[in-house]
Amino acid sequence: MRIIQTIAVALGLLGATVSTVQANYAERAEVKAMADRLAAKGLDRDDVLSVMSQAKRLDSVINAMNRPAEKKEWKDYRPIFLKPARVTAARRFYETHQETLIRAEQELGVPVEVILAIIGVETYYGKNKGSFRALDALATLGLDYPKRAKFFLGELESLFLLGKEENLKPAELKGSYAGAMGFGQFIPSSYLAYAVDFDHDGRRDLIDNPIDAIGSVANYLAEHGWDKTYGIAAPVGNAASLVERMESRIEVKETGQELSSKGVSGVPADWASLPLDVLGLHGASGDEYWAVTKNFYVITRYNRSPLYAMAVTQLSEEIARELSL
Ligand SMILES: [Ca+2]
Repeated sequence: MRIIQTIAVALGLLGATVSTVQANYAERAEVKAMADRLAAKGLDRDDVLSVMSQAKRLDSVINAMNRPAEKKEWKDYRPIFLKPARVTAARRFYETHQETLIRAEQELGVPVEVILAIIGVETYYGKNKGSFRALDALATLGLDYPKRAKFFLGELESLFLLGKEENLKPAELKGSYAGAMGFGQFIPSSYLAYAVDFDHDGRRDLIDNPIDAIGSVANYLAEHGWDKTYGIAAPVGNAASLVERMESRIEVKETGQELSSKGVSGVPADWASLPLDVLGLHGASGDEYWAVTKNFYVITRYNRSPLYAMAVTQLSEEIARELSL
């Protein structure tokens, strides 16, 4: 093994090994301070440090953070998510979980097709829940990614709190490169705050239990202000002058009536008194303009990108057509 390694070093073949550095995170002052805070909340300080000593720094996580898909234009982003195969997968998931999805809509006021679109975009209905250890991903970003260190160190702390609250082992949880876990890709703080035990078995399991995951996605949107009395987005005309930057939600906060009086066409009549924003996109057939409601904003609480929110919106519409909802 030693010889092979030496040859590999000489040939520069150790990329994979080098990118997974044993980082001694337990020695870092930020981690000791975190362990103190967790100890004050009832966790065992030595256990926390022991788990942190197993955390690895992953360069692949940092590289992934530096090239998010949301930097794309809409015409290139849309085809990633709006595929017939994803709508077919939505149908299969619906057929298995119809009762739960309908109960979530009835109890939490979020349409079945929107819940389905989120889970479809996030993980292809549980197929791609992520293969990074959440511990490694969050430690890497919280301790070796200065741009977002504060946020991700907070998520790392939440991961330990989640372990205590839901009796999960932080070192065993898998997720995305940003530490998002389960069918709906909840980061630890969202898991703690918004997950619900939707099958009432005494546990909130978003990783292996699709029933809890469905209820929790709906609850997340409901808690952020979803309003079932109106839709999400409508295509409008003559709105270019309102949009300074494409691929960006412009907060005009004007009512539908005010937009119409400025000459914007196509604003739905029943949105006359709703505060709306405007979104400009580089579409496959040219520039597109959309009036968007607060529900669009609520989807961006899940992921800040307006392209993400529009992909969820349009996928939900295709799913609703497919399922005749
Ligand atoms: Ca449960």
